[in-house]
Amino acid sequence: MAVFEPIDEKDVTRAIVGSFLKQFDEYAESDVIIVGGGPSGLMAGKILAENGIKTLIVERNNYIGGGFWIGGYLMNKVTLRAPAQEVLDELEIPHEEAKPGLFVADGPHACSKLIAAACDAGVKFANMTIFEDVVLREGNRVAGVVINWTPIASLPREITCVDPVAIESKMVMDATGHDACVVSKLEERGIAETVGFGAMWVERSEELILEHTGEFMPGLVVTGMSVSTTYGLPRMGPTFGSMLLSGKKAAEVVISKLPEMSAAK
Ligand code: 48F
Repeated sequence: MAVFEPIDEKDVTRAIVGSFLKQFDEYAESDVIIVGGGPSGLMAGKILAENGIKTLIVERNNYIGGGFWIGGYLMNKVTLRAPAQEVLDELEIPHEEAKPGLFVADGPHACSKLIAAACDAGVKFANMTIFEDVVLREGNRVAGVVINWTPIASLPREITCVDPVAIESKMVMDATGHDACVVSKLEERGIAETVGFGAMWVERSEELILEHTGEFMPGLVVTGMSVSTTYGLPRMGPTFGSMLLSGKKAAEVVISKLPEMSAAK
């Protein structure tokens, strides 16, 4: 029978606190903060971290993966249209061809492999952390995010009133899905406008999302379904190819813009 090391409760607590604070301290100044840990944010984070870019994903839930665990209608199969199955091959996610050009994979398998790939690449996560606001500099350059613990943000103010904290980065990515939380916050401030995502049209939506993925304002890149909400593009339901490819494109845009953004004061 295994005999465990004699470790007591305070050691366990100190291990957690020490490791958490070290990471929080380090990532209070990140290269890139991605808001939202769904398929587009994870894909972008994976590529950025692979390129040696210090990347933090801020996620309001205790789990990462967003809508990628489940396909449509509570059925845990996800679909991808060619050529996006290349990403499934890359990540070694088993899949079947349902009809020529349409691929099906198990949501839990696809999602967990993508999360693992992002972790392996070096992405760090602040989960149970909700995006509240942006940090803005001259010329409306987005230079970080204001965050709070998710439970605090969801309690009534008469029970708790806790100020958020801010973390800085050279660039921010809105990967919050249909809500486009970062762009919507800028809209609330009269700096930007969102159109709201359009009705379903699978044939058109995926190319349009890819086309519009990119820099929305200085320091802010939009990816995934937040692109659709920002620009009024059709939704596409439980097909995920453009989420993964949009994440890839968003990462490429960030890589090309980072030197300019790093020089900005
Ligand atoms: O919704 P989500 O999976 O976004 P995505 O990467 O992919 C969209 C598809 O899942 C699907 C679709 C097309 O296939 O229609 O919906 O664009 O993941 C968004 C993540 O952002 C988190 C949210 O919990 C989810 O995990 N999120 C949203 N708002 C906030 C946030 C916020 N204010 N702060 C932190 N995280």
